[in-house]
Amino acid sequence: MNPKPRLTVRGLNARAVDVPMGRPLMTGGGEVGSAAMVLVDLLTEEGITGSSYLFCPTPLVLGPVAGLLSNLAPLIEGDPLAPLDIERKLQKTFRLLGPQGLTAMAVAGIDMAAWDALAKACGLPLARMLGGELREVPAYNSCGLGLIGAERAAEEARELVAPGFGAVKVRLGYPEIGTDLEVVRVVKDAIGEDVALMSDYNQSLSVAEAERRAAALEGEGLYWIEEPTRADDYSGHARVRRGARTPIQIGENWWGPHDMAKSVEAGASDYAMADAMKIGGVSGWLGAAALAEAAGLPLSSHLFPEISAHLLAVAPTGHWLEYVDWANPILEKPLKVEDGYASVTDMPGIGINWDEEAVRRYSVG
Ligand code: SMN
Ligand code: MG
Repeated sequence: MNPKPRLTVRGLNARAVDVPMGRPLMTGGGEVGSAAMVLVDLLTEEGITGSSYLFCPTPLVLGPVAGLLSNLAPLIEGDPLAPLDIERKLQKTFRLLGPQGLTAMAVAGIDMAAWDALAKACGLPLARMLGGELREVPAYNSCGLGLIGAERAAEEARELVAPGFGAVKVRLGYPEIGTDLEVVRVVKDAIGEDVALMSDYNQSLSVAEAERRAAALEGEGLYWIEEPTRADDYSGHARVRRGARTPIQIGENWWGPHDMAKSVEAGASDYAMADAMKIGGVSGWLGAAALAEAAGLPLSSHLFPEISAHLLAVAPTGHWLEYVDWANPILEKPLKVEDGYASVTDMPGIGINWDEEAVRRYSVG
């Protein structure tokens, strides 16, 4: 036996890019007009580089997130590349400030890059290094169907299922409840009975209005209703859930497994969906996956399809992968999705390598 050498952190690069999106997404919680991302490269003394990206729903925070990451670099330089230890150290650094927001994003970026480097050092795809197998993960197409009105929604729904997806997600939260119903009906009609239709309110309703709309949508065959009311209102979601026949889905705004534990305790949702960044990277996801199993909650992913494919492959209650193609323009090998299934890459690590020319083209700051 010749154990692999331990890796040591040498440094960290953070670069901001703002990538145009094929279909800018209007949601009930605001517009995502471009894919603003901070690319993280964690360098090791041994020459292996771990990579990850952070998604910023607004480009306004690109500079601060990249700056924060650079400020954190000296704290971990010279440390052994042990993702759980690095995560604990950085959590401690921010104890007095608080564990949410930009600080959590930066810590998660380092965490994901550290796991990527570790998996590369082992010569294994992340899913295999975490003890799982390479498998195909069911994915729904989330690359569109913002608040674009009934007419355009029907057309776009057809485009989204065309590559073979078995599920798509529509954004709701129009001023009138009647428009929500009309959009759901035309989209259902366009995709047919065999394609599942998820829906997302992006926190736009009061609890009372959410109860009203969930009741109105009852017979429409929606697969889930996501974030009908404010994301951190767990008791409000529990109230909506009690009166709804359609499963309630929340979780993309849980900042770490601690938030998830409170949500589970409140009985806020039927399903869970973790965002690889907000939940705390790979380390946070493992905690979330364990909580989901204990609570019997099917666990889906939010954005970050490349790393989420690995993470869902090892989640005991793995459910749906949210597919978005927003990082594709800067990746050498975008995630492969065929007939509605994402294949976990057999490349070592997460499988993300930057297309450096594209990174230069979209670089900001
Ligand atoms: C969403 C959230 C943040 C950015 C883009 C899209 C949306 C989703 O809530 O679940 O896809
Ligand atoms: Mg959502």
